[in-house]
Amino acid sequence: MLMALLKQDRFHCVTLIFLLGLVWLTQGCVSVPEEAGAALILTPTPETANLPPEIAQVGEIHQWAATAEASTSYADPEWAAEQATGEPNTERCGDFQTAWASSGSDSIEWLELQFETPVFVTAVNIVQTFNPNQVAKVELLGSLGRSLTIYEQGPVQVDQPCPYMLSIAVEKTTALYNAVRITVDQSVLGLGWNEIDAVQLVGDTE
Ligand SMILES: [Ca+2]
Repeated sequence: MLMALLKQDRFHCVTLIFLLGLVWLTQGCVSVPEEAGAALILTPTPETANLPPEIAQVGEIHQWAATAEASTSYADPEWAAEQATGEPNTERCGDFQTAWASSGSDSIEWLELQFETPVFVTAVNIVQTFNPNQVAKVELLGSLGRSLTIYEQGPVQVDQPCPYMLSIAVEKTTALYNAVRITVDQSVLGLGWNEIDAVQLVGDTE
């Protein structure tokens, strides 16, 4: 068959060369997608393969307080420190039992909140639902007695908006913190109780 073709005119020779070249090109093209497909199979790296998803994720997290204690509370469980844990649940300003209130209305008091996950802090948000803003000092607390003051100023009356959120942005801390201590000074403005509905800790896990 081949010899018969070679004996034909030049047109047939050119046709044979073209066909052989086409077979060679086809074989070369078929192997490329197979290799490319194999390269797309992803496997976990040894560093993250054995970690649970919540630890492997990187990024900023927002936490509401998990537990709380205070210098004094007006009652228990109404107006107790635990009323400042969890998400905000006091819809409007007023003397509502779903927010923390101290025993006295003209005293200096503290509220300390613990959070589930220690973070490198970038912000603290304090939701106040009665007579804002009499917060005088805010400190971050960590393990081994570590503390960092991120806010300190005299009480200033705030009319709007209400509920009022005191947002304190900080340069990302170099240490981990998992608690916030808030000091309210109700002795200056004569407004009465400064009630706190919820407190949020914002930061990165690494
Ligand atoms: Ca509350």
